[in-house]
Amino acid sequence: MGTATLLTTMHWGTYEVRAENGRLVGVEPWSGDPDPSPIGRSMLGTVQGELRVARPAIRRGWLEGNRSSPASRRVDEPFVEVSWETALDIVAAELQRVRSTHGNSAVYAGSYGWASAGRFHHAQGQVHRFLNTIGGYTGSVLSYSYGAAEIILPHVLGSTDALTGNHTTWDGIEEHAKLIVAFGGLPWRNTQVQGGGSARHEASAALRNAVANGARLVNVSPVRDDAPRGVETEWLPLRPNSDTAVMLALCHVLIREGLHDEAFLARYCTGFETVRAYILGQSDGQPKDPAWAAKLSGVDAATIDALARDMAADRTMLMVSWSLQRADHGEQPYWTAITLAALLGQIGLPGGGIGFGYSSTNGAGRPEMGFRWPSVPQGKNAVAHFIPVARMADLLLNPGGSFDFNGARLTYPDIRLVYWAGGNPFHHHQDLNRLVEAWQRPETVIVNEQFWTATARHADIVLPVTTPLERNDLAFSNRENLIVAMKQAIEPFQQARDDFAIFADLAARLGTSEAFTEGRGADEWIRHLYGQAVENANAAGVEMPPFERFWQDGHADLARSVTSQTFLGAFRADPERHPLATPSGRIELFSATIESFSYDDCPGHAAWREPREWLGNENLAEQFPLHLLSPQPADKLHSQYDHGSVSRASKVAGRAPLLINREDAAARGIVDGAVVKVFNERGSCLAGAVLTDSLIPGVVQLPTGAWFDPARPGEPEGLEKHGNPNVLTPDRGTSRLAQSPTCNSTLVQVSRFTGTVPPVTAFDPPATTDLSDLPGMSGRKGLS
Ligand SMILES: Nc1nc2c(c(=O)[nH]1)N[C@H]1C(S)=C(S)[C@@H](COP(=O)(O)OP(=O)(O)OC[C@H]3O[C@@H](n4cnc5c(=O)[nH]c(N)nc54)[C@H](O)[C@@H]3O)O[C@H]1N2
Ligand SMILES: Nc1nc2c(c(=O)[nH]1)N[C@H]1C(S)=C(S)[C@@H](COP(=O)(O)OP(=O)(O)OC[C@H]3O[C@@H](n4cnc5c(=O)[nH]c(N)nc54)[C@H](O)[C@@H]3O)O[C@H]1N2
Ligand SMILES: [Mo]
Repeated sequence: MGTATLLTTMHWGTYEVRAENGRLVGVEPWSGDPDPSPIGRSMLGTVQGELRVARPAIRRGWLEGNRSSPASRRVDEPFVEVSWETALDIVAAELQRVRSTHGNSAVYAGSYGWASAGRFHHAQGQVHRFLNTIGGYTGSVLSYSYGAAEIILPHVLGSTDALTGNHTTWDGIEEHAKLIVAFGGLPWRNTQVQGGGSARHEASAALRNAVANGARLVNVSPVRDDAPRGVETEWLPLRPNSDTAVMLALCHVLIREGLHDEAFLARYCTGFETVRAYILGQSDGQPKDPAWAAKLSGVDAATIDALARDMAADRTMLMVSWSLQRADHGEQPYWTAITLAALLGQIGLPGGGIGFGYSSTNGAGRPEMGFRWPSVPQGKNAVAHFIPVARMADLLLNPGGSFDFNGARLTYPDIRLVYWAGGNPFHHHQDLNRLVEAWQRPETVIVNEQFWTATARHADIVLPVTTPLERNDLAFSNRENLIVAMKQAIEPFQQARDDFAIFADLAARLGTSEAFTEGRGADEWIRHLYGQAVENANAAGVEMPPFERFWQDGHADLARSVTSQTFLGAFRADPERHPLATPSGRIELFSATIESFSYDDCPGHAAWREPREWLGNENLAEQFPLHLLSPQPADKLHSQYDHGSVSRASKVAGRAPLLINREDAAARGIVDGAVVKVFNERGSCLAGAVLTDSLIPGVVQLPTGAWFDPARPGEPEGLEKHGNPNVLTPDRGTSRLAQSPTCNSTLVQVSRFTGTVPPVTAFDPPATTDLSDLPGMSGRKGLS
């Protein structure tokens, strides 16, 4: 086999991987990356490690027909390994049974999750395409990342530009911004990642350049470390979830002092009069002035006064992180920030205005490619049912129930089968104890996975899939002009197969082979997608090398057709020729559409609505006096490679690190490195204490990503042992408008953990046997 060095792309970077005699032995950042992420090293020791799913596996209890026990799907249940033939026969028969008995809407396959980079072997694309060939599935809309923004922004700005793309590019900010106010900060940590793959990490340099060029950078966050690395940043701490109040007060100062831009508001916006009456307190008797906001946020009134004046005095860029809208009434900080930016009148000017998520990933602020990358076509879903993605446990728990969503009334179908490929709901969903309960409802859960994650362990049927290192693929990533030929570097682990191959075999069993594959194998699909990319690129004036040369070279750097862009620049220049896609064609500071929904939790203009769970809720805070933030982890992407060396190195006492202010720790007798218990009425987990003064007192931070590790029999009941914050977070929608996640509105208590500390077992693979251990099972369910 010898040695091979190849380039591959992961969501967190492009790497040179080296294999020797079939073993992965080296992972080094691609030399063109100015600021590479260390996360890539996690692949060493894991891709060919003991936590890989080696063979198709079926939960023993499911094979025995034991679906009725309330806790039948558990992490400590043994699995029976079967042949691919047997597994695929069973999956096909089960899909067929559920479809013919209950209809395709009984299959839930939102299958949310990041899976891996690579255009062709994109797990969601594959599972959705396959299921569409057999009549469809109940799907999901929106994301956990920015669901509330995906709904509110089109109402107000007519699109999700400046959230998911088409931001004002860094060059304009570097050159023109004099004040950058970042709500939720600009943590370097999150810019390691870009969905679809990163090549050049450029956010740090851009922020450094902006500051070197005279910009003042203000991090508005409960956390001082939400700042870029090595860039001078002022810290404006505030109470979590109070940003809307502070922004409204900034608006109040602008209006009171006549610093707002009347001409901009008149020409480009609608509804200023209504929102003005609200801000001044004319409509509800409460002026949203700095004194009012100070009580809610802890930011003193004079600071708000001064900041508002500074904003009006010079070119000001408002940056709002995605995290702010993953909270109760998460629509409001976004709508209010736009209102504030409209009052400042700099929207559409380079280096001014507003943008969302400038440090939430590496993508924001980088120019678009000017054309669309092709992806695996998903076909048409014949099932009309869908849910906003974060209502997944509600869906499973309330068949036939109905709920409000963005002006509509939706009904939950009756789900009998769940299919997941490329996501980890036992990582991403809120209130995991509730999910464990909801997950018992469907008759069958099928998961395609690389590793024995909690989701795999809570499945009935687990099909082992390849990692990107074990297959050929294409890295085409938005806003990235490096394209990479992701060539197979090592053989598939044990019996792992590509998602595509699995679905092709299922399609063959269900009679839709041709519709699914269109007669192409994986490598032919890759060529086909490349051909489409060439067409799209050429139409935009961008040249791409012919496939053979690209594949031979391993990568290509494309010339950018777009290099600089200002969000709403064209609208500002000519609002009649370039109206927004809102009902008025303008920025809607008041929305008659939203007003017409009559939602008390989301009125017709930006407004302060008290979060259900925050430090301002005195009754709840008496019992649970600490606000828990659960940000993205610095050392991994979500739960991926939590078992890798990079993530493990940051664990404290083997668990996820809980950042706690020194005062709060001292009051509880907690010392640095101690095992602590974090709890509220929904759940409890263990974590490793890290004492800091980078958080304001009353706030703790526990990053996401620790593999869900509920207590095993004999251990303290209900205790999660590894530090997964989602046993604590509430499973409630932001509002009736967007129904999106609210993980950042969580109150907890923290105490020293006394007693015997139970071991972390998340990284012990489950027990597996083979069919010979199941007497009397052969012959049932088509087993052979
Ligand atoms: N408390 C709290 N919770 C949160 C958040 C938060 O801020 N706080 N953030 C939320 C956000 S923004 C997000 S995006 C979600 C992320 O949630 P997820 O995207 O579900 O998390 P990942 O760990 O990336 O899960 C991807 C899974 O896909 C598997 N996988 C990788 N490649 C392949 C493949 O080729 N095929 C198949 N079949 N599987 C593959 C990986 O092994 C992994 O288990 O979490 C959400 N949850
Ligand atoms: N390394 C790494 N990078 C990632 C990811 C990862 O898993 N690992 N995940 C990626 C994904 S899928 C997404 S969606 C993005 C998410 O990007 P973001 O949503 O921007 O990221 P978070 O880390 O959740 O939050 C950023 C900061 O917001 C602060 N914050 C929380 N609540 C409040 C509040 O009420 N007010 C204010 N002012 N600040 C608050 C927290 O202190 C937190 O550190 O990150 C992406 N980048
Ligand atoms: Mo996300």
